[in-house]
Amino acid sequence: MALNFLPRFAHQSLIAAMTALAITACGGGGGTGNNTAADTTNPVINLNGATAVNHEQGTAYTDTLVTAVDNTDGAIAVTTSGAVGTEPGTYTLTYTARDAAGNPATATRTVTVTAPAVCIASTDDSSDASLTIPSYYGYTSAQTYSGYSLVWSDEFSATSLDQDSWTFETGNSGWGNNELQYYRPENTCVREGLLIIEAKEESFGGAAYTSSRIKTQDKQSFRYGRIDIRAVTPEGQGLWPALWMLGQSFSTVGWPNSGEIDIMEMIGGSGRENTTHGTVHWSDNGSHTYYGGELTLADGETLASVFHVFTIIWDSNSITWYIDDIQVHFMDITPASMAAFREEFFFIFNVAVGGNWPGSPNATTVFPQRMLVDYVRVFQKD
Ligand SMILES: [Ca+2]
Ligand SMILES: [Ca+2]
Repeated sequence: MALNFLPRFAHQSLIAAMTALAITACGGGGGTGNNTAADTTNPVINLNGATAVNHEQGTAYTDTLVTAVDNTDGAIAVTTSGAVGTEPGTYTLTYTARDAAGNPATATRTVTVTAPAVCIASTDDSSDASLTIPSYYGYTSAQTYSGYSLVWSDEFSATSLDQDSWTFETGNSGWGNNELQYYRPENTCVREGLLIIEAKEESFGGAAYTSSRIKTQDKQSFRYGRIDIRAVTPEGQGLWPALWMLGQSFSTVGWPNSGEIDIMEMIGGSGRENTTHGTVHWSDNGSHTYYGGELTLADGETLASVFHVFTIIWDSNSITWYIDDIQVHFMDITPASMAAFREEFFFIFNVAVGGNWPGSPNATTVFPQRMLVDYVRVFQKD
């Protein structure tokens, strides 16, 4: 059977070859039959966009429609090879087109995927443009607890701070601690599921540094419960991040009568980034009194190296502090002088620069610095 096909196949090829010869002869001899001339011209690829583009990580890349046109064949198909990955890097897309006569064309486009920049302030700080959100890992707390219900949380999954819950505090008053920063809204952003408070070395309003301080006063306040806050702190001499609370009575009775619960404070520099401090401040018959405890992490781990979960469990009798569910501190709040701790409290999150406790930044301090908060969750007993 196979033998029978060979002559027929050869015959068809011969006819095709003769036809091609005839067309060539006609075009070459007449000199006027352009559409029968040999096509020796390459197609032209049109990228319909730049040869190099930047794309922010986190969304799918959609390429511009690339087209090709040929002098003889008109619009012809374009084949694309290569792909744009999801990780930061430079990727090359290669486009090829070939006309009916076999003339090729090739073009390329490079797509550079960059991690999202964070907290680009309105003022000039060009270093911000290159900042990227690091891949932090670490401890994650339970979503639920037996006998408790979630009554409020902020997972920071929006694209800006939820001002139904939070208010910016602004200014450079020193905040009672001779702090050096000017607090501004511009130093806060919410992205990638994180609240980001950025401390910068930046002259503004008479201060040498800027940062942010936010509070839930008159918007979200709580009495008792389990509070979990997952965060990474900044680091370096003079940085003073804090996740804390004041009594809702603060605006009427002032501090320390209102009471203060410091869920986490860290002071940077001199290797102190491995220690979390939990403290309460109150007025004991008119005298400012405080009582705190601390826990220092082992094995070179710091509050700035990975996420940790800072917790208080608070009821009418006591407050207990934890880091990653390890107890840091315990406070009996039953004495009559501690009645402030049996009232509603609101949250304050801030990154101070300098001040009485940490001391000022020095030449070793790297700016900008950031505190990242993944979530704050308030659970109360059923
Ligand atoms: Ca052509
Ligand atoms: Ca989050």
